[in-house]
Amino acid sequence: MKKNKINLFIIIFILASFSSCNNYDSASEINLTDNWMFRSVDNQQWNSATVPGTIHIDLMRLGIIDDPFYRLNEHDVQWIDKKDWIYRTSFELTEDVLNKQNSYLEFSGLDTYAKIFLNDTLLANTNNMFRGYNIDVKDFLKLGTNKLEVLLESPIKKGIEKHDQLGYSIPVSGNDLAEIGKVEGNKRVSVFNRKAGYHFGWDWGPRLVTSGIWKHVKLKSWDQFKINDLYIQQEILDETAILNASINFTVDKDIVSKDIRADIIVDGNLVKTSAVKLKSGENNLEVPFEIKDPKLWWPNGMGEQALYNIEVRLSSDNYHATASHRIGLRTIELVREPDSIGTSFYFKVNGHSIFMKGANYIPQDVFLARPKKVNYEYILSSAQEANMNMIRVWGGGIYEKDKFYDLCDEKGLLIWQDFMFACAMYPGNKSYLENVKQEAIENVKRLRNHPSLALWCGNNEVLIAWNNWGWKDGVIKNQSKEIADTIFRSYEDIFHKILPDVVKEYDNTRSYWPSSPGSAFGETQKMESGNAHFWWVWWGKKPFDSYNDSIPRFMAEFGFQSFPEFNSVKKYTLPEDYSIYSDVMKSHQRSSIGNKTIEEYLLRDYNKPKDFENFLYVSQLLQAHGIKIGIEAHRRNRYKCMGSLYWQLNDCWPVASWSGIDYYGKWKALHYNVKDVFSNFLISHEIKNDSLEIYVISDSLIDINAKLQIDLIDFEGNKINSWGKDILANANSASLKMKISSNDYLDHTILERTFLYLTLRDFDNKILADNKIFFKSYKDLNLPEPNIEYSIAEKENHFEIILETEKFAKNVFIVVNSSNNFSDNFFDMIPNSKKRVKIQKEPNLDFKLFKKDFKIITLDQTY
Ligand code: BMA
Repeated sequence: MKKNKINLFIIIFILASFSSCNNYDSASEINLTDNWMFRSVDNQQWNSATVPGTIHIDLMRLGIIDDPFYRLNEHDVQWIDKKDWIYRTSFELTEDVLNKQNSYLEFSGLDTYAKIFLNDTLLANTNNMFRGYNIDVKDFLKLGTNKLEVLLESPIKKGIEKHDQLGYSIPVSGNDLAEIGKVEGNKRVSVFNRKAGYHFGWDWGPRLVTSGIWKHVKLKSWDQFKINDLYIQQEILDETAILNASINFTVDKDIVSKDIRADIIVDGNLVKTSAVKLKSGENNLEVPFEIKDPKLWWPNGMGEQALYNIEVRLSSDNYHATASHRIGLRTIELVREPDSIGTSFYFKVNGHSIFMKGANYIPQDVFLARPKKVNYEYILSSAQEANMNMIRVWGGGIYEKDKFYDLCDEKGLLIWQDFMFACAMYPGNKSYLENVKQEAIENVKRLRNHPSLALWCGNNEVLIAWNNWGWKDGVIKNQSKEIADTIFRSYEDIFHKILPDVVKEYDNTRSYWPSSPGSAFGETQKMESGNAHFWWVWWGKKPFDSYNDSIPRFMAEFGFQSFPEFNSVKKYTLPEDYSIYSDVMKSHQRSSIGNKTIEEYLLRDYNKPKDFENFLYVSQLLQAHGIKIGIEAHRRNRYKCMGSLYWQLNDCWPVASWSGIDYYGKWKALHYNVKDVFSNFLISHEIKNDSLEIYVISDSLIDINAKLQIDLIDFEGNKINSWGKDILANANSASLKMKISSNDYLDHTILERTFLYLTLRDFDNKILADNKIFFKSYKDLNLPEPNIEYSIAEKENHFEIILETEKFAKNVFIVVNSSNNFSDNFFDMIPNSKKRVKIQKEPNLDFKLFKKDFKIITLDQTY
C-alpha cells in the first residue's frame, strides 16, 4: 500500500514537471585527440603526434629513435628528457558550442610540467602527472579555428631547479643514478617531481624519463548545471542495503530554473525521485535510497562479484545532467586487534576473515599510453586465473586508470592502493604539500566508489629506509641533526597528517596504513604486528627455507628473480647476446646483484644448465620453487599471517626480474605454479622432530569432507608405501591433519629416486589439491629420461596436447612460439600418468606453424 503511494507520487511529479518541452543534455564535449603535431623547442620542424601518448613513442613511430627496449638502445635516448617539447593542435568551433554558458578544457593527465596556451594565451601551468586539470576557457574560445598548445618542460631541468632551491640533500634510493643517463652532478631529482618514480629507473625498469599528454584531452561545455562528483556510500548492508548518493554539482550564475529533480536509477530502474532547490555556484545534495535483497560482492574464489549500476539524473524543465558509477555491496575492514602474538593485521570481507593471496603490480609499460583495455584485461585475468584475490598497486608507479579498477571490480581482485611515494624521502615545502594534498583528494574521490578498493597505504618502504637503511644516520652525519629533523617532519606532514586526513574526509569507510612495511604509525616492521617485506631471500642471500621461520602478520613483499623464456629473450636480443653476462643481458637486469644472484641460488638446488636457453628455463623453475616455499609457509601459519603478496606480478619492459609474467605476457613457471599454491585448498608439509607433518589449508567458507592420501612412489611408478585418512577440511583454516614418522618412509627408500605424492580428494574422487615431497635437492635427484609421448590436435578455438609418460617427468615445459599461454605448463607428471593441456589459437599461427616450433623440455635434459 505504502509502496503504491510512493509510485503514484513519482508518476505525478514526473508528469507535472516535464509534461511539455524538450529536455537537452546540459553538457557537450569534443574529444581533442586529432591533428596533434609536436617538435622539440630547439627545432622548428613539426611532426605528427599521438595524443594520448608520450614523446618517446612519437619519436619511435617517426623513426627518429629506435625502440628503447631493444638491446642497448635505451642508452642512446637519454637526451630526450633534457629537452622541452611542444605539442599543438587546432580545432573548429561552431556557434552551438560558443553559445554554451560555460566551457573548460579537461586534461586528464599531463606528464608533468605543462604550460597550456589557448589561442596564444597562457592559461595554466601544471606540475603533477597524477592530477587532472580543468581549465576554464569560456572567454578564450573563438568561432572557427582555435589553436591549443602544450609546452612540456624537461622534468630533469625542472627537478634540478627545485633540487638547487632546497639547500639540502634528500635521501633517495639509488635508482635515478643508473649509469645510463646520469643527471647533472648526480643530482637525485625524481622526488621533486610528482611524476611516476619508476620512470627514473628502478631495479626492474629502464631509465626513460618521458613526458607527454598521457591521458585524454576534451573540450567540455555546459549550460545551467553540471555534476562534478558522485559518491555512493553504503550506510547499512543487511536484508536491505541503505545507500546514500552524494552529488556535488555546479549551477551557473544565470540560473533559469530554480527547481530541479534528482532521480536515482539502479540498473535502469528508477528507485527514487527528489525535488531540489538550486542555488547558483556549488551545490551538495544527499539522496538516500535503498536496494532490497542486495546481492553481495565477493573477492575472487569466495563467491560472485555482483555489481549494480547507479545513475543519478538531475533534470530541470529544459536540461538534464547525468553521472553514474558501478558499485558492489560488501563490507570490508582491516582488523588490527591486540592478540597473544601482538596486533592482528587482516581483512574481513562480508564478516569473514579472508587470507589475501596475490602479488605486487607495477605499471605495464614505461610508456603509459601504450597499454590498452585488452592489456589490462589480460594481466588482471591472469591474476584472477591464478586464484589471486588481492593486488597491491605499488607506490613507485601510478594511480591506475579507471579501467584497471573496473576490471578488478569484475574479477574480485581487492586492491591494496599505495599513494605514489616509494623508496625516498620527500620535500616538505608548502606548495609541494598542497600539490600532494590535491593529488590525494582527486584520486581518493576517483577511486572510492570501487568495491575492489580495500586499503589506502601512504608509501612504499619510506619509513624502513629512513630508520633501517642508514638514511637518517647518514643525514645526521653528512648534513646535520636539524636537516634530519626537517626531512622527517615532511614525512610526518605527508604520511601522518595530509594523507590520513584526506582518507578520513573523503573515504572514511576505508582504512589508511601509513607505510608498507610497518608495524604502526611511525614504527618500522615487526613480525608480531603490521605488515612486512621480507628480502633476506634475494638481497640477504638466505636460503628459501628461511621463509619458514619468518612469518609476519601479513606479507606484502617477498620475491625472487628469473629470466623471461628464450622465445621472449629473442625479441630484444641477437644471438651474440645469448649469455647471461653479455652486455645486453646485463643491461636488461637492473638489480645491482642480479644475474650472479640467480646463478648462485640456482647452483644450490640445480645442476649447471648446459646452455643459455636451459639456463633461462631453470631460472624460472628456481623462482617458482622459492616462492612456493614462501606462500606455503604463510598459508600454513594463517593463525598468525593473513596475507601473501609476492613481488611482482608483471614487468614494464623486457627484463630479468621478480615478475611471474614477462613483458610480452608470457606466464613464467612461477605464475603457472601459484595457480596451485593459491588455490582454495592446499596440502603443505613441515618436517619437525623426525616426523612429517601434513597440513590441510582451506579458504573455502564451508567445511568439506575429504580424503587425504599419501603415496611413496619411485620414479618408475612402483608404489612403496601409502597412508590414507578421511578428514574434515575445516572452513577457512589451516590445520595439521597427519603425522608420519620419517623412519616409515626413509628406511626403505632410495632417496634419489623416490617421492611422496600427496593428494586431497573429495568423495567423488576429484582432486582438490596435490603436492609432492622430494627427499633430495633437485640436483641430487636421479631423474629418469621420461620419453614423453604426445599428440597435438587442432580444435575449433584451440590446440590440444595430450601427453603420456610411464616414468616420472619433472617440470614439463611445452615450448611454442605463441603469445598465448597454456592451460598448464612447467608441470610434473607422475609415473603412468596422462595430461591434457590446451592453448588458444592465434590468427597468425596456423596448425603447421604451431607444430613446427613445438618442443618439450624437462629438467633431466638441461645439464
Ligand atoms: C621492493 C619494492 C621495490 C623493489 C623490489 C625489489 O621492496 O618495493 O622497490 O623493486 O623491492 O628490490
